[in-house]
Amino acid sequence: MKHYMDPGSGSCRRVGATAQHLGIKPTEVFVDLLMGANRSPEYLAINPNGMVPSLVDGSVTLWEADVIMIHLAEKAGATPLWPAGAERQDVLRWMFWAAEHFRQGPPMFVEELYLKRFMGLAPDESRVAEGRRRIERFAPILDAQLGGRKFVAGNEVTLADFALAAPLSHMVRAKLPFDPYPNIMAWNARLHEIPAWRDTGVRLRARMDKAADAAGLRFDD
Ligand SMILES: N[C@@H](CCC(=O)N[C@@H](CS)C(=O)NCC(=O)O)C(=O)O
Repeated sequence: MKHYMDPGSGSCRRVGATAQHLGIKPTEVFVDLLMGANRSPEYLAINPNGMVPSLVDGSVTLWEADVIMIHLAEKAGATPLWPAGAERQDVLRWMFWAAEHFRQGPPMFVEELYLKRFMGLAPDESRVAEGRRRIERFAPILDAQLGGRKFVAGNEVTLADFALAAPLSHMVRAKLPFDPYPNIMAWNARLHEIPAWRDTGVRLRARMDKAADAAGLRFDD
């Protein structure tokens, strides 16, 4: 099984964390996003979107992190990460909501205020404003859901938590405006107690630190 990935990507993080949590060890193939390796003809033949992650498992080629996470969970057999029945519907509800709504705002901050620094470009403030508008619309819904719950679908971590937390991976450097949402902040911190989430976060940070060093960039954190 091959996981095409860049460890600096939040979307790859949710696949990597799912695999690690389930004890599955795909062979990782590094697709260097900062060098444009995702645009090579070889990679576009695997994922025509030119995005990571992708997974090749025998004759099955998958792209879209959520479906890769589900593929891994189903391979592992029964797991609280991917519960059955009505609980699964709840997990899916939050995964769809993450894709349709919650994950739209944070990448605008990540691209404009963080990744553009690697390219020496100024942020487009209109995109930052749009990202803020989307976060302010949808974060209160997640914050309310997390009040009194350890994880988004109950007391066990599920794929929905990884799907929702991934876009917060560059929280500090991208200046993501989540301070007004205490339940989200506490849940995000709690997720770091899960080894697979913590380890993939450490890797993400190390990958970005190395890229920052190479680009001569300094960050305050
Ligand atoms: N909907 C995709 C999104 C994946 C995605 O946004 N990947 C980013 C990295 S986090 C990427 O490959 N960006 C490169 C590009 O857009 O050119 C998924 O869930 O897998």
